[in-house]
Amino acid sequence: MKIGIVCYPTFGGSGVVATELGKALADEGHQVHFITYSQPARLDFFSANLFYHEVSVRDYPLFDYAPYESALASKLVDVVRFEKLDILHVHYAIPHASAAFMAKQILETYGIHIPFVTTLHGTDITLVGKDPTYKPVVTFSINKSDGVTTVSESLKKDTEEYFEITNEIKVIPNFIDFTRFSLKPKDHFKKAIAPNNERILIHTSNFRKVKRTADVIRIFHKILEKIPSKLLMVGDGPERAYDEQLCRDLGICDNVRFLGKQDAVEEILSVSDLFLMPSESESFGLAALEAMACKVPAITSNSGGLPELNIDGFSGYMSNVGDVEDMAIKAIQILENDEVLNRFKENAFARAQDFDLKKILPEYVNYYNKIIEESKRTLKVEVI
Ligand code: GMT
Repeated sequence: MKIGIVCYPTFGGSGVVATELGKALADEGHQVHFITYSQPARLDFFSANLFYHEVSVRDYPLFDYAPYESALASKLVDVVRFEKLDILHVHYAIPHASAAFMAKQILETYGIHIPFVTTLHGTDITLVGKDPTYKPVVTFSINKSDGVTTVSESLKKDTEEYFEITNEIKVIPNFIDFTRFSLKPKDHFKKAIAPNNERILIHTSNFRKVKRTADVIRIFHKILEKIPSKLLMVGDGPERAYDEQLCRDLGICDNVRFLGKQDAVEEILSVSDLFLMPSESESFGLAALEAMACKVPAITSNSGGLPELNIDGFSGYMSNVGDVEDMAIKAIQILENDEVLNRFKENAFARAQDFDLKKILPEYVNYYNKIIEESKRTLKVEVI
């Protein structure tokens, strides 16, 4: 199969899922074409089945806002025509689904019929998408997609609640590639972070408000009163400066390290003991799954799709959004006893295996085949 993938090529969860999916499809022998505005962060190697097409947005003095959506649609037309793709898979509705719809219409004028699948990832629905600024376009482009998937049942429910959806939505959860994510912890690295064998807590995100990173600092502050520990803050974003100031105000800077964006997050996760994800909303929580795959249990909020991933009292614990006190109490419960911690670590790993790439990849491939078949059938009926 020849598949075109559109995504945000940054460190965000949707881009990571799209890139990992593309790599796995290419490994299976499919030809995968990434169509993005820069090289996706995790696509940093050569593979015979992987192709990258850059969407370059031309600037012009008249434009206060350069028309990325038009540039993307034009690039899609070009790549589909010349690479003879079978299907397009766009990740994150805004503006990828509407660009794909536009490209599809243009391609029809060349006699080319190509279906497109839209995967909704979270904030494209729960935060940005339902805002009146974008809502009519998001509704229209979801309904015009040939296939629609969400990364959790919760996101499917939200989509159906916030938008007038006429399409069937299929849930395909996030996945994890264990060939990358089960590393042996590096002892020297652990020693450098926690020289006195302190517990290591970790948070990874893009430091946006929705992640409630200040809660991470406050939870850690409470844990530190009971358990010698260190906190690693991985990633970067708008809240980081505030969080660093909060650490100074609380007098805990010696125990908190802000590491910025990291490529090899699995190496840092593999030396960690507990993951903190107190998000306001989280459609799935890929970062928590990555932690679990490295045997790191998770304290998460119970918002969005997190209850579909984190099993309360097994792979970690869940608390209400903003309940810093409860999250700290539960974290201490896990951390204060080696035996309990080791049990949670094994449980987290076992839970992560339910989302093994090997199990989830066939769901996408079968779905593509179904959508391609349906689209051919519709075309035949139209012609008759
Ligand atoms: O906010 C992020 O974490 C980035 C965002 C994205 O769309 O790039 O992530 C969303 O997609 C991930 C992959 O499907 C999900 O695992 C995250 O839960 C989701 N984030 C939110 O819903 C806030």
